[in-house]
Amino acid sequence: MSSRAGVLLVVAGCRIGFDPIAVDIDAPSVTCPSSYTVMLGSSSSSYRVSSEDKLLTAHHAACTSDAPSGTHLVFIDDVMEQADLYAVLRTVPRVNGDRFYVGVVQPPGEADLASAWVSFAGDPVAPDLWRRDEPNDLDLIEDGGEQLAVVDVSFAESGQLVDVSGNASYGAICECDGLLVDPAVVADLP
Ligand SMILES: [Ca+2]
Ligand SMILES: [Ca+2]
Repeated sequence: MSSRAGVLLVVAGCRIGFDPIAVDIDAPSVTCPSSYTVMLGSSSSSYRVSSEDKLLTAHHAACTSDAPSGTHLVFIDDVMEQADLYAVLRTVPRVNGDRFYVGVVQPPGEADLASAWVSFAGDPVAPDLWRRDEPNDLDLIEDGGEQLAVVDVSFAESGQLVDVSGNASYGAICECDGLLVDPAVVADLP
């Protein structure tokens, strides 16, 4: 009985030795500003929600200047992160409406409503993040009228994305994850 206890102790010792190494490799440390207080179960990022209604370009500048690198308007990776964000956004104060800008853009000159949408890092936007019948460029004709996107929490069923023109001031969600904005993607924001 005492020898079995000894084996278990050795095994336990090995596990304690390996775990910190695995954490260092898989999750490079990112120091986030103290204002990034929102954490989600589906993501290792931290977030800052702004209820202050501003144009997207003003939110973009504020988010990216929060830290030397790795803060930006949120890149929503999947429906789980989107659902968790939606739950948070439903609880925060809102001044002018129910919309929050995210870091998503459709480049100018696209022929189709849903084509070429990317995050500000240049990654494709998952099609299932859009609300039903969106993106619609307002009138279902792709003519460059709506090239930016918001999460609209007025829809009870989801927080799915809606494409918008960028002419109106809304809140926004900033994300801290150590990822950088692609300057080419944001060079020509509407
Ligand atoms: Ca469009
Ligand atoms: Ca739209």
